[in-house]
Amino acid sequence: MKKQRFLFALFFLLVSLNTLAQAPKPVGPTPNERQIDWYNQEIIAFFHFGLNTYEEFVNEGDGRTTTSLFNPTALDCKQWARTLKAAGIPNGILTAKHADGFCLWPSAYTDYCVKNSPWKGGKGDVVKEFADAFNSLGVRASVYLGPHDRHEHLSPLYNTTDYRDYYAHQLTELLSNYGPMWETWWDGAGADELTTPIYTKWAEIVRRLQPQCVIFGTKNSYRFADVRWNGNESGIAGDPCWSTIDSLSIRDEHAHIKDLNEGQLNGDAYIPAESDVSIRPSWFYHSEEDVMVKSVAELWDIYCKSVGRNSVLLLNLPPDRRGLIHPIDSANVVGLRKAIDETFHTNLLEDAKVTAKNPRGGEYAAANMIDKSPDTYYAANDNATTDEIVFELNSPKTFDCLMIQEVIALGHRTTGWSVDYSNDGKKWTVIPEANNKQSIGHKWILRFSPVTAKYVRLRITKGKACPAIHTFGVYKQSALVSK
Ligand code: IPT
Repeated sequence: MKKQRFLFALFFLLVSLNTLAQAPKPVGPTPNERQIDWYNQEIIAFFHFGLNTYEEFVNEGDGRTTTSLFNPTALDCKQWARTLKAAGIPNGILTAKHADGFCLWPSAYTDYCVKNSPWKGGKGDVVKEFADAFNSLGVRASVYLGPHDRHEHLSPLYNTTDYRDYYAHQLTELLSNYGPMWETWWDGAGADELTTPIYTKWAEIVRRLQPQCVIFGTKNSYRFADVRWNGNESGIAGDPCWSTIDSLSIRDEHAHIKDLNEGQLNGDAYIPAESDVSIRPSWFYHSEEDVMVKSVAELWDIYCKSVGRNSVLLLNLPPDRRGLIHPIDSANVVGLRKAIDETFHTNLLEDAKVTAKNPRGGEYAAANMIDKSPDTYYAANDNATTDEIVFELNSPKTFDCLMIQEVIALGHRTTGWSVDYSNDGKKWTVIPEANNKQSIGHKWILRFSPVTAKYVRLRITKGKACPAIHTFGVYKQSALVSK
């Protein structure tokens, strides 16, 4: 009788220890709240719009072009916002001032702006129309205020101290008068003379006026950067792509393009990669490129190599001379959304029986990887940096794509993984494209020739700490993009 009571007590103790399993401890640098929120947006739109739109073959004006060229005939920022909503893009960044220095809002600090354009008799304000339209339709507004300014440079009196203050005033205007701004962009192009002390002053303004605003930083502004450049303008992140990087690599971008692209596993700073690319060859709209808009299949490839490589895609949709997103651009970006939604609608593992080799127990069950919940995840026990998770299906399924997500708040944990399939649960074949992968992070997507299998196995082969996997799934790519 005594023994029985003891066994009961032991049983309840073990059960409660199990359900009370502690969450894994974070490892290495971890994201701040802004960065987690930024990752969850996945795709952000870029709007390059300004004087360059009205010049032939110009994408970086020299600052001498007359302001009288700027005259959109049908500007409708609600049309931009509706396009983003249809494409499932939650945020857009407007070039309020690009390298030519022309300002899309009536700045009190320069004449080189919409005030001196024929548009709306000089009474217009593109930033206001943009921010109001986006806020009213529930899309986030963000702003690019180019650090490099060719128009200001034309003055014989130009010096960086005065320019620092000029830019600070403009940044204050943009971040004070137009409601919430979610990202600001410090383009490194042409900006080498702008030193870290200058950015220190500007960063203080961003953090004070809009604490939720993500800073895209480069070169001398890396110290304030929430996100980094990915090292190219093709929208292609590295493989691997770590969110961490040695912060010095960002300062010296020329010598470290590969590091920007791939990140560095043991980097000292958490500064994930943003992948910028234009839907057209140029950043600004030029009608001759109407026949060169990236197709849905090309955009899908970019999505899989940016969002699907632990990055965020910053996709440029340049408004045309009317001030509208061109119908081809919007059709293709909406097509991309359809391809994404169709592909990831059904995780073919969703009814699988899941078993893990090194479970943590408690609420960290292996089945959490297929439960679609944003709040649950699988974790192994603290002694395990490797694992094997087997998904057993009721019947064989055919798939040509997989997606995996780590719990980013806990840092980069897994550093080696492979995926195999089997039809008897004994003899396994590795998927060649999923062999010896390294980073996971927010999301990793792989595509391969169709495989039909009853069993799928995720092998975690290497790690800094026990795996914490949020989602694992296999999918059939949408007919819109599969060959
Ligand atoms: C490049 C800058 O050097 C880099 O800092 C970043 O701002 C990037 O642009 C954004 O695309 S310059 C470009 C001509 C490669």
